[in-house]
Amino acid sequence: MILNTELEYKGNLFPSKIIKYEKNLNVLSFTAENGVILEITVRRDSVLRFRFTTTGIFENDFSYAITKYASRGYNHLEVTEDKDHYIITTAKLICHISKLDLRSSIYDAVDKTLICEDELGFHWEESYEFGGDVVKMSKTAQPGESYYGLGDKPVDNNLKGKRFENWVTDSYAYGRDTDPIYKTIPFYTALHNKKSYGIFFDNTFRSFFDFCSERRNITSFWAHGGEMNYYFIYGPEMSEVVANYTDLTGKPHEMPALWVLGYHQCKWSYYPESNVKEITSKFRELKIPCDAIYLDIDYMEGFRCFTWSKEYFPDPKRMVKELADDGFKTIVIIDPGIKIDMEYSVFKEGLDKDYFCKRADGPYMKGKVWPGECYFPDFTRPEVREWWSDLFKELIEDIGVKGVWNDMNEPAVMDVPGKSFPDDVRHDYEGNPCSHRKAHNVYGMQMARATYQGLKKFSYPKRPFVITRAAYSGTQRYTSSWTGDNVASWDHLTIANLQAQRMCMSGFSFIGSDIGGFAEQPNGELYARWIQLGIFHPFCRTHSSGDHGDQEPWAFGDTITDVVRKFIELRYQLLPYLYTAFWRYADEGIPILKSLVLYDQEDTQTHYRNDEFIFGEKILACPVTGPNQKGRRMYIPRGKWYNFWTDEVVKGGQEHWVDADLDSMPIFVKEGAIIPKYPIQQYVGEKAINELLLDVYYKLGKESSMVFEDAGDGYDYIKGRYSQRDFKLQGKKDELIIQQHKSGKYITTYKTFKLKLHGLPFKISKIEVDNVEIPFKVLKINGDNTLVVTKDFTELHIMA
Ligand code: MIG
Repeated sequence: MILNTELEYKGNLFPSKIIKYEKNLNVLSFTAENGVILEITVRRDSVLRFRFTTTGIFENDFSYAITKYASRGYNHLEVTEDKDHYIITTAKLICHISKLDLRSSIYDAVDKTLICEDELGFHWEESYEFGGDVVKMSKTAQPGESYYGLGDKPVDNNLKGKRFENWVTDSYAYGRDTDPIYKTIPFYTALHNKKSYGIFFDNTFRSFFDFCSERRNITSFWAHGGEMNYYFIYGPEMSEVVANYTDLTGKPHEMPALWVLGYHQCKWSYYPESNVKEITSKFRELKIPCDAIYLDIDYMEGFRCFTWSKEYFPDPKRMVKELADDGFKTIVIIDPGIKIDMEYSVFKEGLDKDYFCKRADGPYMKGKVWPGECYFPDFTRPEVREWWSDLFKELIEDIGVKGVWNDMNEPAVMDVPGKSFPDDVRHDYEGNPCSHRKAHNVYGMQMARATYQGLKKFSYPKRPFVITRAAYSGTQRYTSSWTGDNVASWDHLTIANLQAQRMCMSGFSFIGSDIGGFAEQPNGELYARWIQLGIFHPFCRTHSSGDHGDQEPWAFGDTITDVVRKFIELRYQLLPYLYTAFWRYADEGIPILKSLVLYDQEDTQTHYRNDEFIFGEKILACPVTGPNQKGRRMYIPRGKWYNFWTDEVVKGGQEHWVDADLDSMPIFVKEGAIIPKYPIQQYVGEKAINELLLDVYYKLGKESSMVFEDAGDGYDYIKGRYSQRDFKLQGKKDELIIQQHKSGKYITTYKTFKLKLHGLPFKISKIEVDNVEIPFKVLKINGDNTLVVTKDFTELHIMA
């Protein structure tokens, strides 16, 4: 927290004693003698907002991060006082505010244990250079406390002992510990004494977090401007903390179309048209499933957004249609920089309408990017976003492009220090004019939002698909994202794993890495191992910078092609399982990937685990992250797990050696799970789904599973046209019972389930479906314990 060592002590200012307290429904305000006001808003029993001003007046209350759909309301709120404190009690929390200095201590309302307490608490330093304050907060770390989250930081899961900076940055070939990189998600979860809480510091200025790095027992965060404005979010389950943060900053506004969860192929760049077709045909020829093909910047005319190179793509509409006929969705890149060119209509229009960012004294913000000198739309202005969204009409509605990829939106500027706009650039910020110091971290988010609005408008009645590189908290409402320009190295495979887990823990589950690495070239082994990890990431795309060798699934010889095909096929088989996990994310804010600590926080062994993660609810995966390995040691969480490949049951709560030669990887299924699978398709929709395969993993005891399906695109599911199946499995020594409860109005195309029973400890002698015994012949039961039953059953008894 030392900004300037000389000023460390003489610079810091603190609130003084409380002289006034007011309560206005759920907003409590405490005024200190020296003009500091602390305003606490009780948003939910477990969510308190803390907001401080040092001037006696609050700025206009506006946040890009907080969604208007966030839940509000509490069961209980009471404010009392004792000699030294005001005491705020909700159904979940008790918060003490010191009358002396506004410091807070927060306790669990049920068992009264201390959750989080201020050390110095709120303090600040006046900023001579820019005016306003550098706002600071410090809290005492509790014994054994660990920290997680913060978005895309390329570091081990547990953040303890480290310091971070948040300033959205184009970080070509970043490495382990590079900081900051592309995203700013100033939210962390903390865990101690089996209880978890989170802090979301909703301040868009350059901010910092220190987790017991500067001082061993202190956790602090501060920003170079704006307000001390943070949300305290209580669990005690870490998954609840993350779900509550996601509720606050928003869940995706709609499900992705099912094809979006397929495999995507990208490179900088596939051109001309014949090259694109060569690639797509090769996928079909080699029977490697793929749903999307990307056009990087070279598809444009001189890198002018919303244009097409006549030479390389003479008839984009025809090409896009032909690709679509073969099951390929075309995705194109769009950058924020608009080429300064009076002959270019987008530039002319932006100029005429005064939509470009300007410097403090009036000149336009001019910066060099791919097209040469450019101006940049001010996406923090609603009219500009509206204009931008309309620019997509032709691309989407007429040409038939199915997704847009926003790059360089940090915003990145070439050949200048800081690689971005200077601080003095002005922004509208939704009618709260400010400098780039405040708008920088949300610029990319607002560009992605404007793009999303366009795609949503012109893709209707289909769902939009957007990808962004830069993001601030809340960006997950509009778009997916990738982890930027990584490198083809084994360490980067590990980093991709960490970043995807961390993003999921930070409310942003729709994430993936450039499979194989963007910079430099992977060998076949690394590529195969990366595909194995990548099929478990919500966004699954191979991408490379293209200035080295090829990076398609077949670029490394037949052995590797076969491994890659096998895993992409597995991705397609697991689509209904992934779609269900996505539904739980979009509906309830539950992360699609769960780091082991989030999965089982009570097991202290999980607090420092990095490689293993839970995909959805029931599958445990762990990539092999080094060369020449025939397997690896990994930690299996508590409970019993089936080896996915062998059905061998292992006991968790300890490390195991797991065999995994190059054509395999460690995957386990939780006992009692029911995993839905589709047949292998070359692209989503290639085949009608005539039967849903359910892999049933026997357990002595109970377990529940869910399968969510809908039309796979469109908005009918929002009106109730979805199919949700809740399964309850109960295994006994001589019987397996599966109950099904179906909700939603969508009628799936298939009529039957094919059940595959794993680990059944007895030989089946009788089967009853809804209390009626069914002959084996009808069930098509055979030696491998598969049987076919109607999808409409409510209770199935499989008996010895
Ligand atoms: O300065 O559009 O991260 O995915 O292929 C490089 C070219 C610009 C950076 C992106 C990368 C993309 C590349 N872009």
